[in-house]
Amino acid sequence: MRVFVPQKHGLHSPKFEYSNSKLRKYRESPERIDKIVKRLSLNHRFMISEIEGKESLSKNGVHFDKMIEIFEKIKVNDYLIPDTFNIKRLEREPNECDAKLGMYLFDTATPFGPNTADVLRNSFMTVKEAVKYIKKTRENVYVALRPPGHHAGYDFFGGYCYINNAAIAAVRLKKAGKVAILDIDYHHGNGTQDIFYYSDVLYVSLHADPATEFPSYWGYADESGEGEGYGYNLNIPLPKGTRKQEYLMALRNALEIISNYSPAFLILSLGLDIYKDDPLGTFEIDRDGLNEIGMLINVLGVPTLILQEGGYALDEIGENAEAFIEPFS
Ligand code: Q9C
Ligand code: ZN
Repeated sequence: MRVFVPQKHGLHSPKFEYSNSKLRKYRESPERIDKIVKRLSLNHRFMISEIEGKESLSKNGVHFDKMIEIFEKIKVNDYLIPDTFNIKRLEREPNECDAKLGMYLFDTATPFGPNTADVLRNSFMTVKEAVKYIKKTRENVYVALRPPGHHAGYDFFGGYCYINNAAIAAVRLKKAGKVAILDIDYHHGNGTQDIFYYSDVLYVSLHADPATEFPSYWGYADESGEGEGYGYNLNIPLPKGTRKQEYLMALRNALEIISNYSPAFLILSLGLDIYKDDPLGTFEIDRDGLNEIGMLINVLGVPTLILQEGGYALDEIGENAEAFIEPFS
């Protein structure tokens, strides 16, 4: 199985984040992907391609151009976290860099650094290469990338995410056939939901109940899509501490919906933060469970583009990624 990796991801490495009112080490770190790649490179079933190229974000095809323009133009000499957030979505753009970021940012965990834009351009190129590959071969592919994307919406970013990799892939794959997105990150993919809320790209998400977990304001079961998109958004919130058996039951329901939709391609937002020892998660899913989840999804028999989202159990992330994606190889 082919694995694509953006070569420059390590240049985006914020030092700190606020979590439960405390300043702590940034969790969405370069080691996450380095560890995954190191582990996969020891397994002959995986063929790793590092992608060096960059592509201007203006070609992303899903986000509000004013937000993208800020990413493209901003010049900062350290990681910037704004202190003011444009919660009423007013349109006048301020002059200060941190206030510009605050126009579209919804949390404090998503700083913008000197190399962040370059990393995003490299990431965008990597997603495009993976899309090209799956379109041509109809083979499963895994993209070991960061920063993640599923919390980035049409005109907002946050949750460690800046641009929505899954949505960028979906709009491109759509030209070659019906696309479904399955999101199994521990957190609801509010960004992906937002981008496709009015369109018939099927979005199905299993995640921790937003009443108790990030992103807090999105991810309830009654969010079903609107207009053309009505019935094409399915949220399956699960209680804190959900165990493997209950998780697998919910997953089987999700897979039946996806199967009835008969997509030509499946995009899988893979969050390894569903793992039992993840510092941000509470689900009780062990490594065998991750392997079983991978097997069940693979049984759909739909060419699948797997995109890395969350997953913060650094000591185990390599083995966990391997256990999950092996059934697809
Ligand atoms: N007190 C992903 O897994 N901070 N993003 C949560 C909770 C942000 C998670 C703080 C968590 C973002 C891709
Ligand atoms: Zn997550």
